[in-house]
Amino acid sequence: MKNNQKPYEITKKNTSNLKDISKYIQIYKKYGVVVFRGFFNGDKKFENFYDDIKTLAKIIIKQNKLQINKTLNLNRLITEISKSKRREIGYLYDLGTRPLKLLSGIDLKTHPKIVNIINAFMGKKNILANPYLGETLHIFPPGKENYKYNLPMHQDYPYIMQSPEQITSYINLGKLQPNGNGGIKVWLGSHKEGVTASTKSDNGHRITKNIKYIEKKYSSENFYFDKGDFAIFNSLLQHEGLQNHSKCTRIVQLIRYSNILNKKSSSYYWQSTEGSKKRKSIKFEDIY
Ligand SMILES: O=C(O)CCC(=O)C(=O)O
Repeated sequence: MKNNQKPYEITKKNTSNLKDISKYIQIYKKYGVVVFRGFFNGDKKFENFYDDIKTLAKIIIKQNKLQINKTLNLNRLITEISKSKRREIGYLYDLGTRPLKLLSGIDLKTHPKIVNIINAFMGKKNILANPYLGETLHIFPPGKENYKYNLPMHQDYPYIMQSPEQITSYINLGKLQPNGNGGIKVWLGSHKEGVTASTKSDNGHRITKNIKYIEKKYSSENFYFDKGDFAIFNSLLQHEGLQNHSKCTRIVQLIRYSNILNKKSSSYYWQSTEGSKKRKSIKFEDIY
């Protein structure tokens, strides 16, 4: 699955050497994506976030008296919990989603290591902002019945708005699994098309209108991720979710950053999309 010769895939050995940032800027401009393998290995802020989610998963186990070995890694813990307590995993998802609520996650969002790269990749003078729908703690369980949650070919910006000059940072938490627990397929360089037309599928997913054109013009790459791997991609890059063919859940935190000095962004006063929440939210009266 790995080929270290690919220019947009930075090996563990080179990841810590961010002196090469100007080289990475060129790669990002050309391909719209850079993957840093092992970027967060040994990183305290990353570990704090990971440990918080693991602690919360253990609370779900305890509160529901589940018979699950708590020494399992995070993907396996979540996989086991999901078998009987899927709704509770939804509450974990909420803590990392619209907006990210864990302080350890917010700490990760403002991590100098990440913000430095975002600043460098944005290029010129910028004011950075996080769009309203920009944060998602994706949890993709195994099983064919869950393939419907994989997003078809799309760009992120039309979902989220705020600025077409936007970067998605993709922080992988779970361990890579033997049969591939999913990931993303990207069309390299396709961000250069700018904003493209899309339609909506029956389940509300956006889908690029001219898929055939993108497939013909750009070559694609499938990325699978291990714990601590980090990907950065342009919000205009055409991409889709890869199915999870393993027996284990995939878990990844997405955080987006916009440059709101962008002219288009200013023309509509930097507004983000604000989606509605389907799940009924808790009320004081429900508990007391
Ligand atoms: O399956 C994934 O990790 C990709 C998710 C995605 O494309 C998105 O959230 O925009």
